[in-house]
Amino acid sequence: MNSRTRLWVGSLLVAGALLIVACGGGSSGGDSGGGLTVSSDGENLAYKPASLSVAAGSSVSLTFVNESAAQQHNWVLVAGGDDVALTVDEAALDAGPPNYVPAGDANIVAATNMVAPGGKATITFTAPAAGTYTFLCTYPAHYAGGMKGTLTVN
Ligand SMILES: [Cu+2]
Repeated sequence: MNSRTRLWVGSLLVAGALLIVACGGGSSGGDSGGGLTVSSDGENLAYKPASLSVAAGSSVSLTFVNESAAQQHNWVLVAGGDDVALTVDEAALDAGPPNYVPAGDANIVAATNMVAPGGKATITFTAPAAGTYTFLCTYPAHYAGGMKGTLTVN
């Protein structure tokens, strides 16, 4: 191999490596690129995990996976604790189907649409100030049944 050929092969290798890096970054952005995943817990009215944490002010990509075979669920983060969650849950009942999410409610930080059994949804939001926030499912009677969790913002 003469030096010119070697240079050409070297350039090809560098270009190939860059291409692989670029493709890898693109495909991992959805799930593992610093994002959170939370699921419903089978047929229980519960989330797993029930505790999540993020950094204040960070851009959060959250994927909610509905592992139930029969029930609809969503994931709604409220701007406070259980008292605010209760208020949002009541407003959600008034908002009604399909999403049970009151539009423009200042008590809601982020919310997925209602997710069908076996489905999933990804949302992006900016983490609020440091503190402890409740998330819940606003499908009727699910919050009362215990479908809630805690997001800790550090
Ligand atoms: Cu639910």
